[in-house]
Amino acid sequence: MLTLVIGNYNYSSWSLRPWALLTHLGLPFEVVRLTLDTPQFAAEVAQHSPAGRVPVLRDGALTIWESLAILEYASELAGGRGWPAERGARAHARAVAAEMHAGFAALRAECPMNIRARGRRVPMTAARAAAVARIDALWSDCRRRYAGGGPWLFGGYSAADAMFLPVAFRFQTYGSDGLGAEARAYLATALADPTIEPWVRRAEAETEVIAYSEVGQAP
Ligand SMILES: N[C@@H](CCC(=O)N[C@@H](CS)C(=O)NCC(=O)O)C(=O)O
Repeated sequence: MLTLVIGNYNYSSWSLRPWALLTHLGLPFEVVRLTLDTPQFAAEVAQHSPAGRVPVLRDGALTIWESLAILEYASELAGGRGWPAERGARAHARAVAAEMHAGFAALRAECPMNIRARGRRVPMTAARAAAVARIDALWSDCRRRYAGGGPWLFGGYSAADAMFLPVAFRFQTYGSDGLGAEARAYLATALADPTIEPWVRRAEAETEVIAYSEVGQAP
């Protein structure tokens, strides 16, 4: 049995990514949920990973940290179904997933994932506007190229969609100014995905408040 160690459902954007892909792939796994921003978090996560962060995937004696590495492992367990079947599309999907993993720092820092929050507004900065413009271009390009295969970035669901899911929740919380029609249609697909409902329900049921992740005023 696989074990996925995660943080708070409401706030832990990196944890959400492997949870979403494992769930989409139909791989059975248990969840160990740790509470971020508590005195005991460091000691608890140290029992699972030397990197001191979540997510962590455990498969018997094997420990995998870093969300992108977990997505790769999950895809391998599922016979490669986590990535597009065609080589060119697969390379493209890996590029956008890596871009998400390494980039969009302004969006991530200024708009923390806060699934249960709605109607938050934070002043737009040039750096965040540039990140949103890049996401708009990236999503639109994928949808134009791969629309024939289904509603996801590469037609069928892939690790690239899992990587961008926390960004979709950010647009839901802080507004989607800067996204064009194609990107908005993809955003609607991502947010309406029934597979992620259990995660959203758990996020909404959580009561912990992490002050530094509660940003933005309701209009
Ligand atoms: N690069 C890591 C980032 C993981 C990460 O920053 N996780 C956050 C929670 S979303 C964390 O564990 N924070 C706790 C800490 O840094 O003490 C990945 O992709 O898995």
